[in-house]
Amino acid sequence: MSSPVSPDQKGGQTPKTFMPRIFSGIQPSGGLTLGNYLGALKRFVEKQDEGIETIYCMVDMHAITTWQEPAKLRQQTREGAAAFIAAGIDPKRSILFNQSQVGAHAELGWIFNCVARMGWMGRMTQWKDKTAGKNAEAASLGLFAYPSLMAADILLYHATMVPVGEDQKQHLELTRDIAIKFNNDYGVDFFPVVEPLIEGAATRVMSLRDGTKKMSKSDPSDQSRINLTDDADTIAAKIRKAKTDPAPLPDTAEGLKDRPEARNLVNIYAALAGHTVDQVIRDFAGAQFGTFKPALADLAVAKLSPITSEMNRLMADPAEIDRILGDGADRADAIARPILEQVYDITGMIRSRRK
Ligand code: AQP
Repeated sequence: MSSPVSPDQKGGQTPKTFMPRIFSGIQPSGGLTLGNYLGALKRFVEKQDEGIETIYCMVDMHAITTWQEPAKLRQQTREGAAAFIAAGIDPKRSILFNQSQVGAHAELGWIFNCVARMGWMGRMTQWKDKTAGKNAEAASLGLFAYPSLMAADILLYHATMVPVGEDQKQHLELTRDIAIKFNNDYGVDFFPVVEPLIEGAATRVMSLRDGTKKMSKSDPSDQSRINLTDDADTIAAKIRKAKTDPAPLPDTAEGLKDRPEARNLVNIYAALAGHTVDQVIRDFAGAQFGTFKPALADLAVAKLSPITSEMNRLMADPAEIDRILGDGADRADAIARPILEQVYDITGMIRSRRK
């Protein structure tokens, strides 16, 4: 079968090149954390400001792979959107929407469920982590298929780059595998092979209670994370109580190697300050945590407080947030629908209702 020509493809020759386009998303499965901010949001804003076409999504359909109380899900989706805007996403320059408003995500997700293999999903560490110590038989089918819907989110826009934290690397490799298998199965050169953008000093922010565990919005302990809605006193108290070891900070970054909690706090400082870890170590070599933690708390409050107050301001007008999400969904749909229609053609589905 010959390759369909996508309006998003330049040239029309093989191998095709795709226009640079960024897609990424965040689950409204809780309030956003410092990990989401440093690993994702802050970098989403940098990419927008580089002038690349950027599409960002509150992935509410991913969120319901684990139980979400409906009123809370609505609140968290709006709060997430407010966090994007407060952090610097301009909904005129970027497309900002919630996933369930663009039905093409679910439609392509189903097709990818038929492309991806059970074995691929079973090997995903996030699936293993989220079912560890629990009865995996009782987990939702959606949680198992999560990476296939994530591949659809990205490939639906022929996105070429996906800024994410380190924890999403394996899911992006699977997105590449799905794109390659689809292209091979149908003899087309239709989906791009996407590039993960995992950059910066805090691609994996760890729990404040356990430096070996990722900071996560669904961690049962609120003390493990800094929420973007925390006020200054709460941020300072959480940092003061963060687990550390008794030694002072080392003279070199190498000295942080076997000290996960110390390394985490230094990485957070570096990412918030926009410095390298080496710079931070130079500034605080030999310092006790009694000195370092207040400096980190001051920095965190200085960087996060303006975002929190802007989020609060935006949250006072939920109808305006819904309007922004609706507008973003219309613009997202206008890109996604023609691509999905080509997928239906490629897979042999009759589309006689099409106008
Ligand atoms: N701790 C983290 N450090 C760096 N980046 C992180 N991200 C999440 N946690 C960290 C990045 O944030 C983006 C959105 O993630 P998500 O909300 O879609 O899902 P997640 O990775 O599963 O995040 P959580 O907080 O752990 O959510 P729950 O608890 O609901 O599973 C991604 O780019 C992610 O890499």
